[in-house]
Amino acid sequence: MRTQVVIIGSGPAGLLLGQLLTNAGIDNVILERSSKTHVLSRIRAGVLEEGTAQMLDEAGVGARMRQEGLPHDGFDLAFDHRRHRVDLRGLTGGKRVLVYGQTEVTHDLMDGREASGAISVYEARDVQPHDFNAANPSVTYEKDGQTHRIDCDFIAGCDGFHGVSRQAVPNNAIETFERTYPFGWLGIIADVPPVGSELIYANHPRGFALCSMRSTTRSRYYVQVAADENVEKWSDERFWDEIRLRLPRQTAEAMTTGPSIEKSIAPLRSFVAEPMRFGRLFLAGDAAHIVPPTGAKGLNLAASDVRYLFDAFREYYLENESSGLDAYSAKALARVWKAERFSWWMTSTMHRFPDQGAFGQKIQHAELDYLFQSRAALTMLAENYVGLPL
Ligand code: RFL
Ligand code: PHB
Repeated sequence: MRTQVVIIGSGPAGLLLGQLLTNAGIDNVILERSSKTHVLSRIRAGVLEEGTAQMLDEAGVGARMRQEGLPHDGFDLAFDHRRHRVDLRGLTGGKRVLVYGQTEVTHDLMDGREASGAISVYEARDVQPHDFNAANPSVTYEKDGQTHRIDCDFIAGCDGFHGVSRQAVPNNAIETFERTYPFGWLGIIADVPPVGSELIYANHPRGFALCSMRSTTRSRYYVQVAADENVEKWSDERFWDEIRLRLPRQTAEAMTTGPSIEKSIAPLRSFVAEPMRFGRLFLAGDAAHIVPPTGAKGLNLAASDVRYLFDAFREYYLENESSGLDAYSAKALARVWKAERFSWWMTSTMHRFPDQGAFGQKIQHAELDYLFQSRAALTMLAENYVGLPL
C-alpha cells in the first residue's frame, strides 16, 4: 500500500492533521494502537484556545463545539480565602476561551474522518517507522496476525508521550529537557452543576485545587496529591471533603456534590524533545512535548503544531514549496517553549511544593498579590491563557 502521509496516533493531533490533509486532497492513513472505544474513553483536556477552535472549524468539524461549547470570558484565582477574577476578555482586547472536552473534540474529529472515507487502522500493533532519513520512508504494523507495510512520502508522529515515533530516533539525534513535579492531580467527573460559571484555580496551604466543568450539568474537579498517591484511597466523600477545605468558605458551601463517574490521578511533567523533525519524520503534540495541565495548554499546543505542519505539507504538495517543512521544527519549538514557560510558572505559583518552606510560601503569596495589583502582570497571565499568536 502507498499513501502520501502516514500519521501515527489517533489522538487530537493525528486526527486534526488527518482531517486538514484529507480536505486539501492530500492522501493519508492513520495508524492507532488502541481501539476507537479506548481512545474515546480517555478523559483529558477541557479548555480550547480560540485558535484551536478555529482550526476545528477549518477542518469542518466545529459545528457541535460552537453549539455546545461554553465560551468563558474569565476565570478566578483563589488564595487567602478569597476569589480574584482574571478578566480574560478585558485584559486581551476581547479574547476568550471555550470549555469543550477533549473527548468531544476527538468524537467530532472521528466522525469527520469517517464521513470523509479516509482510512484509520485501529488496534494496529507494533507500528514501526522505517527509513525516514532516506527518500522512501515506510511504516509497518501488525493487524489480525499479519504484517502490513505502507510506503509514504512523510511520517507524522502524533502518538503521544509514550509513542514509538520519538523512540525511533537515535539518541544522538535528539535532545530532551525534562522536569517532573513532586505531585499529581487527582481528578473526578460528576454529574452535578459546576460550583461557579467560570473555572476556579485555588492556591491553598493544603495544596492546589481546580474547579472546572464539561457542561452546565457536569463538573470536573481536581486536587493536588502526592506523586505516589493511590487513587483507591480516595472515596468520593474524602474527595469532596478535601476540595471544600481548599476553597474559600462561600465557594465550598455553594458546591454541589454527588457520585463520581470517573476518578484518576495524572502525574505532572514538563518535557520537550528537540528538534521536532528528523528527515521525513515530523513529531507533533505530546509526542514532542508535555506540559503540566495547570495552564490548560497541552491540547492547544498539539493544535498549534498541527497548524504549522499542515501549512507546510500543503505548501509542499500544492505549491511545490518545501521551505515550510524546513522551518517547521524551529517555528513549533518557539511557541512550545513559551507555553512550557507559562505552564511551569502557573504550576509553580499555584501548588504546594514539599521543599518550599515558609520563605517559598511567602514569595508565592507575594506573586499572587502582585498579579492583582498590576494590570501588566495580570495581562501576562491573560494573554498566555487565551493563547499566544500562531
Ligand atoms: P494523545 O492524545 O496522547 O494521542 C496519542 C495517540 O497515539 C496513540 N499511540 C500509538 N498509536 C500507534 N502506535 C503506537 N506505538 C502508539 N503509541 C501511542 C495513543 O493510543 C493515542 O491515541 O496525544 P496528542 O494527540 O498529541 O494530544 C495531546 C493531548 O491529549 C494532551 O496534550 C492534553 O490532553 C493535555 N491536557 C490538557 N490540554 C489542554 O490543552 N487543556 C487542558 O485543559 C488539559 N487538561 C490534559 C488536561 C491532560 C491531562 N492528563 C490526563 C494527562 C488534564 C489532564 C488530567
Ligand atoms: C479540565 O477541565 O480538565 C481542565 C481545565 C483547566 C485546566 C486543566 C484541566 O488548566
